[in-house]
Amino acid sequence: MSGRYTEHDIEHYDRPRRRTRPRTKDRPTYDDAVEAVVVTVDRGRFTLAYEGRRVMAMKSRPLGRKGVVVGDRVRVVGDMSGDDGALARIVEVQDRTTTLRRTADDDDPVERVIVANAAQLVVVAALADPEPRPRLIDRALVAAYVSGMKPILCLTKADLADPETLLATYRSLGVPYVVTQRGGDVELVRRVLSGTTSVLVGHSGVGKSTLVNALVPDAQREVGVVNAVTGRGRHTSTSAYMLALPDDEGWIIDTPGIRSFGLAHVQPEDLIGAFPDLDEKTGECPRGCTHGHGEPECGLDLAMESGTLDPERVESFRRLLAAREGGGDH
Ligand SMILES: Nc1nc2c(ncn2[C@@H]2O[C@H](COP(=O)(O)OP(=O)(O)O)[C@@H](O)[C@H]2O)c(=O)[nH]1
Ligand SMILES: [Mg+2]
Ligand SMILES: [Zn+2]
Repeated sequence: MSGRYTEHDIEHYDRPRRRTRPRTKDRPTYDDAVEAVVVTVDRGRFTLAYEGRRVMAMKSRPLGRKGVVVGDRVRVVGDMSGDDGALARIVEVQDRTTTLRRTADDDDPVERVIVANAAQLVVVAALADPEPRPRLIDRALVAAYVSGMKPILCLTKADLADPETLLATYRSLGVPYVVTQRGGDVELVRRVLSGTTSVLVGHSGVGKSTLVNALVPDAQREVGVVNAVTGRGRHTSTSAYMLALPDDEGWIIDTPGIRSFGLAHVQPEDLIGAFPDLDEKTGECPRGCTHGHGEPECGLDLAMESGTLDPERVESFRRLLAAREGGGDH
């Protein structure tokens, strides 16, 4: 037997074999479930990482319409052999520590979670070819701050343009950064990613897959060509994909060119919470103060006037706050 999946297997696993607890009438306990991580999703089929191998799985019926995304930690029953044709079943999704969402679009009114449980959000931007888009970077940073991911700025293609202007924009926010270039050493990037799970985001063509290939020798992520006329990358990857870094150093998630971050649910207090030094100046703000430009008697303005806050830092925070609104990531 190749361990091929059949209807019979489903029936079988719906009823736990050992019953150590009294039988619950309508909910199996899945005592024999194991834990795995979702590495990619393709048309309703999930690839899981389990004990160093790849296992295909589908959602079990009790999960219903609940989404399962890359990075999700799941409990699984069934054939975990990873053999050709083997298919396991996801019976539970663990609570997520962080989520990355993309915006609703015209034919889909719901903001979708696209990656779960990443601890770091690496915002990848090319210094040229394609030109950096500060507004997209700002929105990615907001997504990181409000979800509790640590943001990291990764500026690629330093062989084509100088990073200083762009770095100056983000210095007062204190965003950690790395700069890479063609043929350069990725050791610094490796160090920044070490020991945790990071998701790479950025417009297509900025060099995300190139970076993944440099970090994970057998990754074989497809690398695209930037169109000479439009300066845009061809969309080479269609789904997020999680890979283990060598030597158990953590995980990296490559994503297709994300153009829009779901920020509709973001409130001002969600964002300022990520900046404790600013937050502590807002205790006396009028009720409902967003701490944005032009708010009367905002504590941030008072603190700047009395010289206890750096105006550039406040300005950068307010730029992020304004970036929440109006979409317009392109
Ligand atoms: N000049 C230069 N080109 C790069 C660099 N990194 C990537 N590229 C090129 O940029 C194009 C898009 O790269 P890719 O990794 O597919 O970008 P992705 O869409 O973000 O995954 C490819 O032609 C790469 O060879 C770099 O540091 N310098
Ligand atoms: Mg790519
Ligand atoms: Zn305020």
